[in-house]
Amino acid sequence: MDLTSIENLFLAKGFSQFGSCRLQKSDWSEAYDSWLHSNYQGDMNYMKSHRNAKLNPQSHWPDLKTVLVGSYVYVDHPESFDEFPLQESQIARYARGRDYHHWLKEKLNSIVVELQKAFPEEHFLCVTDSTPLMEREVAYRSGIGWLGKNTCIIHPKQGSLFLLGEILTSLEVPKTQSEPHPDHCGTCTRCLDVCPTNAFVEPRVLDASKCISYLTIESPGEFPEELRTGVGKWLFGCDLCQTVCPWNKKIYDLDEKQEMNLDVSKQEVEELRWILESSNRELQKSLRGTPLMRAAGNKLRRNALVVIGNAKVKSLRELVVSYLNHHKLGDTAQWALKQLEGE
Ligand code: B12
Ligand code: SF4
Ligand code: SF4
Repeated sequence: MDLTSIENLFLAKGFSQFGSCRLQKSDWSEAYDSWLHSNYQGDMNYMKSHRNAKLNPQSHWPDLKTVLVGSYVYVDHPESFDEFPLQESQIARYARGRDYHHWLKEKLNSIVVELQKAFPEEHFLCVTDSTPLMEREVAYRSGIGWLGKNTCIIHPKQGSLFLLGEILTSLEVPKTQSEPHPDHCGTCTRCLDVCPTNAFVEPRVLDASKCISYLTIESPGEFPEELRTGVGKWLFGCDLCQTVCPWNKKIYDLDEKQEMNLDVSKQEVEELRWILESSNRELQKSLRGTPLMRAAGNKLRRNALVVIGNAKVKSLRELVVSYLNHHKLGDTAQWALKQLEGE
């Protein structure tokens, strides 16, 4: 099986791009260390504990030599389903359906089944997101795209609204024909300018602790007060710095104004009510198998309170009041109430 046949396995599973590169020491280690040194990881402690494996992967997997990289577009969610409980809430596109940690991994696993048949002696390891690997760097090196000023990998014809998945292998394959893409950001600064919480320190450097995606998905506690207004109506994740990107707008019909608008539909109000009235068990039962499972409990209630405050959903005032003495969310409820009362 040659490289083109391997590429065809990826394309047949719905990946839009394929590339490969050697598994080698990171070229981005200086930037990574300086990022950690500035504590831009917030409470994501695994960014520190994963450091050595990420920067020197062969110390972690001595027998693995090659990375096979695929990108998977999610603008129309590849695994959406009708029973998804939050139909109108503002949720990052990648999260509006089944969790890619499951469906993308399944696709990679099914490719490995074929590869293993062709190369029974070799080892394969499927990776997406949670394994310590500099995924954007390997995608860049294998020609999937350039590193945008918003830190996302962008392909000139595919934009950046795709996920990355890799197969690490002991197999040695020649490097993909394509060289890394040149930087096509030019003088544009739209992503840096739009970010509602000013999370970019400079182009290609994100203070993750200020990013709405971090706040609404990863952060365990209440948001710093000065960032709450910026969260707007984002209930889980954020797409704004990609929605405004001309390389995505060129391909998809995207509207950042809609993502910044604070109007709420009746259905959205009912969804916010559902979040605040449901038990942990009910939330987990309904959100199981979706990325929102990560927040199904006080994180999602915290996010809902912030959305209610920002969108001034007065019809949910009594529910907000019922959280004023909550052991973890009291401060956020107090803040939301103030927004509702127009203070
Ligand atoms: C931690 C993490 C986050 C954090 C931090 C994001 C970040 N930008 O670092 C948070 C929670 C905020 C986050 C948010 C999102 N994430 Co995320 N995340 C990750 C994760 C697990 C690790 C990334 C990481 O190591 N960050 C640390 C920083 C320091 O590394 P970096 O982004 O690679 O940045 C380096 C370069 O900027 C480099 N650099 C290189 N050249 C140069 C040149 C100059 C001049 C400078 C200054 C720097 C520089 O310096 C940095 C240090 O290495 C990866 C999966 C993985 N294992 O890689 C997914 C991943 C990066 N996320 C992904 C996605 C989809 C998202 C979201 C779009 C989800 C959403 N809609 O809410 C947002 C996008 C926000 C954004 N603008 O980045 C995708 C990216 C796909 C793509 N097309 O690029 C990944 C690859 C997951 C996947 N398998 O698909 N994420
Ligand atoms: S995802 Fe949202 S909050 Fe995070 S950097 Fe992009 S625009 Fe800013
Ligand atoms: S919005 Fe502009 S600067 Fe930002 S990633 Fe896209 S092209 Fe680059």
